[in-house]
Amino acid sequence: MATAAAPSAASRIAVVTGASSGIGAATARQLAAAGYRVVLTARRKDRIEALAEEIRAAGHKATAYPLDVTDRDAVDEFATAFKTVGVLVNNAGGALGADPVATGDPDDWRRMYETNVIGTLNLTQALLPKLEASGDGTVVVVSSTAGLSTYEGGAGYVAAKHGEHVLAETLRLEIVGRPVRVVEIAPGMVKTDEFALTRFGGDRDKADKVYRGVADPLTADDVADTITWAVTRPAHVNIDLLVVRPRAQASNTKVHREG
Ligand code: 8X3
Repeated sequence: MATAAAPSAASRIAVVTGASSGIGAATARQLAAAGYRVVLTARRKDRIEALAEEIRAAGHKATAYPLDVTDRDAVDEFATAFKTVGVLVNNAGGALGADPVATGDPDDWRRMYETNVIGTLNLTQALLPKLEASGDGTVVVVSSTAGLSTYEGGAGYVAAKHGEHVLAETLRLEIVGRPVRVVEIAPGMVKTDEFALTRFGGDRDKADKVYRGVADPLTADDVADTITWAVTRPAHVNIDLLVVRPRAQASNTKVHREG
């Protein structure tokens, strides 16, 4: 059985985007506990600074760097802080709206493409030389089961997540032979503090309905666990695509609800 590989000296830094909450925050905690020096990025400075402090108080290494992944100049400036990076977790993104194609807001579609796809592109382009310089780099793309098949009312988000999926698949082809793995983690229904609330513009009732009657949606920690597992495999093992759903969800449109 393959055992978890401790990060080598050259690949010890792990950059996590969208680290202010949910899957990103859980991933930062777990990678730090696995021995990485985590660099937390997100727009909300207070949140990532508090989380970095919490991680340091637990005896691990963490720093916070406020960053908007859609701001390419800021991303390029951020990248200059590193000689090498071991792991980049592209987690920043999210959904806006659940309207049918006929009435969806083009601005929501644009913003979702910007944060999910261009944000991932920006960080990946800026840090790829540093990942390669580590001699053993890993790019993680946190996509979604929405990147693999569609559902009614999801087209804007689904289109953006398909974009991230294609970015990961194409990058893996293009850099084969270089010392960088490309891992895609595609979670299904994950109950986090903000995902559904953001999608529905702060409407708590609509957000709660997403999970109503579902016995155990995935948690941010469940997904962070799969990310941490994938990046701690031995360097020659590339987990191309890992789909993770709660047991109660058989597909994007088939969810078992009780009551
Ligand atoms: C989240 C999964 O089903 O809300 O990425 O699109 S879903």
